[in-house]
Amino acid sequence: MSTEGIQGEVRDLKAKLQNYQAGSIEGLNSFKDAREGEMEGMQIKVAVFGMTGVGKSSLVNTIWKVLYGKESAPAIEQASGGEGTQILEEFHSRSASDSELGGFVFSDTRGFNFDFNNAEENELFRVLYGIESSGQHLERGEWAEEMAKEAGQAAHRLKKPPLADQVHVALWVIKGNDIRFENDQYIGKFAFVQQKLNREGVTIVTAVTHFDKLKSKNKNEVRRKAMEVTGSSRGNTFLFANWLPDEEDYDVQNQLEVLRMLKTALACGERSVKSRQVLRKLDKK
Ligand SMILES: Nc1nc2c(ncn2[C@@H]2O[C@H](COP(=O)(O)OP(=O)(O)O)[C@@H](O)[C@H]2O)c(=O)[nH]1
Ligand SMILES: [Mg+2]
Repeated sequence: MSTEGIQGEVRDLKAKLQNYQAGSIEGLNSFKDAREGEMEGMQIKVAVFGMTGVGKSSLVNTIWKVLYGKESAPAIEQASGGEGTQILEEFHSRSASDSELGGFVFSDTRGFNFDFNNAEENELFRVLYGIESSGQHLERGEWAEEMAKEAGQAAHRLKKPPLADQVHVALWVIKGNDIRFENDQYIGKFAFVQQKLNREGVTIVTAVTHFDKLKSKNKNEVRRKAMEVTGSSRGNTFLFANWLPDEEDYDVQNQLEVLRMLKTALACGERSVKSRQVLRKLDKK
């Protein structure tokens, strides 16, 4: 694509996504099984998953900076080697007017260790069902084990909140130059999460960060591997470098990839809402 072509698409996507309203990609009148007024208050919930240090918080900041300007970076990035985000934080998109809610919310989770004991499994479901509220600590101590024991093997049957509060799409972040990723060790561990998310009707969109650290000959190989790990299709897999705090500018190719990823994630979220509305209706019958 020509530079003008890229810039034009970036402009269009930005305009569309800055004041995004839930349902606007699929078309509001296609949500035939929505309850009266349900779509007006709907926000597409995007949960950001991935190991500690892969660039989850940086990714949230990158999206906000691209959409709302480079002074807008809501998430706290960790210094290298740190403990990682301890709290589940939510970031709400903006809307055209103060009287409306923005159309999407990002939940920046603490990194999973992929060491799926009961507590971590339970935590995954609490995040997915929106039971874990913003600002709450994600505990992994005895208390979490206790919670998990109570839920027993039926963690997936924890009482579910309304559809609007559940996670609608997962953004799985992988560090492109991560040695664990390169070593194929990821795959087996990831299968568990993939299966759980699939069962909940949550599509996984894959974000490969640290694109700037990859040798150009490896890029296709990294994409292929990422798709193998997360099960995302090619169209749902994105590679880019995050917009880091010490960088004045952010090149247009990265902007385009990030905006396409956001639009794809929101479209997947909308379809998940729609299909769960259909299921809800069938359940009633
Ligand atoms: N070179 C490079 N560094 C990155 C990229 N994304 C994140 N980082 C750095 O990686 C470290 C961890 O990032 P952070 O967003 O806090 O990871 P999180 O633990 O997954 O939230 C920070 O020092 C970031 O500046 C990227 O795409 N390229
Ligand atoms: Mg973080």
